[in-house]
Amino acid sequence: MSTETIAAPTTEKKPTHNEEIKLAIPTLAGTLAATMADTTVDRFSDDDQQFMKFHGIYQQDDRDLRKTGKKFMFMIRGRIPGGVLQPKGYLVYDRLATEYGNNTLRLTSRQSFQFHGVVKSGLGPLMKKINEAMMDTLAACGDVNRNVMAPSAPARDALGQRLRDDARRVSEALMPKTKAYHSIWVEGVQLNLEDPENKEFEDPLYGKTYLPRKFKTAFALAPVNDVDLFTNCLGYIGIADANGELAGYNITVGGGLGRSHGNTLTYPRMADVIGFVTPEQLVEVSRGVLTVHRDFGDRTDRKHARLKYILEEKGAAWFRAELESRLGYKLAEARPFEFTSQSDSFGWHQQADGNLFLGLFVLTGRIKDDGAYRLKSGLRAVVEKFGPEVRLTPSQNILLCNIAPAQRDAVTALLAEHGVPVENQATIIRRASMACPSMPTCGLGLAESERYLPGLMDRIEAKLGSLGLSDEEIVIRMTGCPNGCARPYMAEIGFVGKGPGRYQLWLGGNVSSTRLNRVYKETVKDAEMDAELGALFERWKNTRIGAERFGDWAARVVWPEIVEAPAAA
Ligand code: SRM
Ligand code: SF4
Repeated sequence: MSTETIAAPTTEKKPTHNEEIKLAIPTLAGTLAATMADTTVDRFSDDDQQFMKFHGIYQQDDRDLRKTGKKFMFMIRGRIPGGVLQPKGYLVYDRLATEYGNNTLRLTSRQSFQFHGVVKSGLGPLMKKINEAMMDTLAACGDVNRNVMAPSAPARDALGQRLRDDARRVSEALMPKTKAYHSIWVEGVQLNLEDPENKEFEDPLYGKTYLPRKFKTAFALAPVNDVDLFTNCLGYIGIADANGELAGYNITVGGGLGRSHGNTLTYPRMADVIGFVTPEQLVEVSRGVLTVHRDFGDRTDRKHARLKYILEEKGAAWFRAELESRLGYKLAEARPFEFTSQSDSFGWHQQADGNLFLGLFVLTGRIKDDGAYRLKSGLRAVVEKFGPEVRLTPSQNILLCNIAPAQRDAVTALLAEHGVPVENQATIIRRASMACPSMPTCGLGLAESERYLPGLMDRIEAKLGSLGLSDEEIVIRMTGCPNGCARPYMAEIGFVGKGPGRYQLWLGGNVSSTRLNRVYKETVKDAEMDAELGALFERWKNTRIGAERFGDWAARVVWPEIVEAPAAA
């Protein structure tokens, strides 16, 4: 009889493949440099595609062309803390989009830019030139802290600037320390993975396997919730003292929106407010929150790996105690605050310092030249001539800041030469809309989004106009799948793609972005959209109380009518 013991069957779940490859190559170098040097291939291996995300790069293919075979291309996302770009930096992004991308810049819902349509031969030069301009893309994606958001409106800039500085400080403090990024994209050489320093590399903050999943941080200044604070893993709400100086921050943890259709174990969740921290404590507290995710996040299931599930399952009190034990001190109690709005300012406005800023609406975040409307060229001309600071907003719009009052008319005229108006840029409802990219670049899209929303907005505007409701703002957001990239679950009306021409309809978010909406209809087809929305708008008009917003009306009147689907057996 064999003396070998037979291992008892184990129910313990295995770490995901992503965990294995991070552990095997903790520098995140993969074989990226070798593949870059091999001009005979137009794509990267599956494992390298995971490593590339940490470098801010996604391999994609043009989904419009799939019938004739896959055409590989790359999406590159910048790391732009607080969405602030100096004029030189903006011009670099603008030029690279033309030289190596599809001649458009895609403003993201986290105050960054994405290049789309970059082919492999252009990837190396693009990455090198971004870095040569003292900017980078490291940690724009991957299982790390992503682009840190901060308020963009310059109207109350003394405090706003303080928050943007703190956002940058936290972004730097949470950066991974691998040398692979610099070696591959700046020096153009493979990191020697046999060198013990690289082989045994362990990031001082993230360790060998980084986080179980992405991690998102934002700063907000009440009463404006432009960054959608409660959707972030880690949030800071700036609190002013009696003199209007920054006293510190209320801290929020455990927000996140991603879910999957038909999987009730995945859901959007709003963050909990767990205490108050001083500006001096900011970095150590951020590191503390991040390491709780690092140590307690689920590494066996990427759909269950976000920090929000730890909060939901262990509770805010547990989290606070765990964080306090890491910090070695107790958090102070949260201070009162109130969010009342979220929207951007469009047109000309005065800054706190007497200069002006110009808010420009960017339809679905796409900066491009489109017929007579030459937004990309117009912006380039203004930035070249007047050198404004450029701020990207969390609603995919752009602010040109620090413009002297004497330059106002010249800027307006230069934009007009490019077909870009500064007044009446779009209807009130369109200005409050957002869509994710989806087709043709996003590999996860189930339905159109960026290319579908503008046409749907025409139909919505027509319906509201016929009801005499053209002056009403409704926050409308669309995504091509349930991952939630344009934050549809916080909108007054959210459309979430289910399949070609089919959307789940969510209703009842609010203007301060402090309430999740709810599923109203599982599927609405394109052909049913007008009737479905028209009926809702008519009911709203007839039964709203006073100036009640659509989202508040939906939460009051429609929510009680929603019958939850019975849980699957
Ligand atoms: Fe996102 C994945 C685009 C903000 C949740 N997101 C993707 C990818 C990279 C698709 C992929 O994995 O292959 C999309 C690239 C599309 C393309 O062709 O460009 C993509 N996400 C975007 C952007 C560009 C949408 C936009 O309209 O601007 C935003 C880039 C932000 C940035 O600059 O960093 C973007 N993504 C968001 C947000 C909103 C936010 O962070 O404020 C969310 C919801 C909040 C959250 O994270 O919970 C979001 N993206 C996701 C998810 C679901 C994550 C989850 O927890 O389940 C995925 C899928 C994944 O990670 O597996 C995803
Ligand atoms: Fe792609 Fe879905 Fe994100 Fe839209 S929401 S960009 S379809 S992952």
